[in-house]
Amino acid sequence: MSSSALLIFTHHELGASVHISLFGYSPDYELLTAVLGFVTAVLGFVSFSKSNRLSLLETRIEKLKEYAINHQVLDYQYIDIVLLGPRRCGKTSAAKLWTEAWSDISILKPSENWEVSEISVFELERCEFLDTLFEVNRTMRKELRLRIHDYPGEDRFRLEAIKKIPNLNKPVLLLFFEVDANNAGPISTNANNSYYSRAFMESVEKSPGLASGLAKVIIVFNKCDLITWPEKEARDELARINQDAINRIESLFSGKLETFLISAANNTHMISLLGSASSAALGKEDQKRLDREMRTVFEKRQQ
Ligand SMILES: Nc1nc2c(ncn2[C@@H]2O[C@H](COP(=O)(O)OP(=O)(O)OP(=O)(O)O)[C@@H](O)[C@H]2O)c(=O)[nH]1
Ligand SMILES: [Mg+2]
Repeated sequence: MSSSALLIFTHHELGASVHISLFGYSPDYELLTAVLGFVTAVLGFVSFSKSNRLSLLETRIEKLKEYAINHQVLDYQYIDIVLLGPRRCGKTSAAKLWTEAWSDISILKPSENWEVSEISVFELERCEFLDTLFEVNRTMRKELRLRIHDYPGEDRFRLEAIKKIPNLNKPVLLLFFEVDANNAGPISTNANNSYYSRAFMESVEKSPGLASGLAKVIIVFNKCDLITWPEKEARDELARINQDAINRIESLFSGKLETFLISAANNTHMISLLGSASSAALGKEDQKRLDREMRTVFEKRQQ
């Protein structure tokens, strides 16, 4: 093409027009055609990739909407359950069976640090709501979720727990007692008296709002499989031989106390205990439903 030829391109987003002015010389049509062809190809590609990108975005949004419709939104109501008690009374065994029902508790080692484990036990409600982001109706499921705090049975961990409890929202306290027995029935050990000691009382009394902030306190006699007596007699005898420790606990938490005899080894009253602890946050109807459903869930998990 001649050097005096003037080319003016006007470029729009989805197309282009080309104006050519010639001064004196005839243009090189082959070159001009090639340039025009190239420009058209570039503009065509730009417009193609733009519409391609748009349809890709639309597909992605549709897929996200589909995901949102088909996937429930999970919300949790937590209950904190704190396990305290002397060494070897079975706190970790209980925590394990509640959260991992298949655990072999006979091989458990003494805990070295405190641990928190979680488990959802109950569907509290299910409702539809409008997700304003995707403009679709979605399902929201609210579950009751237990957060189990398991402390090793040493005094320093007991003190640590007492410091932490006031930061929890209406926790339930499970006070485990050591249980032992021989052929003549339950026998007294010093472990409970020394754990639920005067020092324990004082540390609770000194911790402002601890006792009043608790939803419930449950005294737990684990290992009742070791006692061959009928439950009522075993319960009375355990209360008698642990009278001092129980008196101290009653003086701190009267009005909120329950007592359970359980066995982590043969699963006696394990679910009732968990149900009672969980029910601290529920109304009467939900409590009944919780008890029924929890049995089914745990029975299934243990098969
Ligand atoms: N017979 C019998 N043994 C049990 C029962 N529950 C737990 N044990 C055994 O008691 C031992 C101690 O249990 P753990 O659950 O580790 O006790 P813990 O209270 O967590 O002890 P620390 O972590 O040391 O404070 C383990 O050998 C368990 O198998 C029970 O119900 N019956
Ligand atoms: Mg333990």
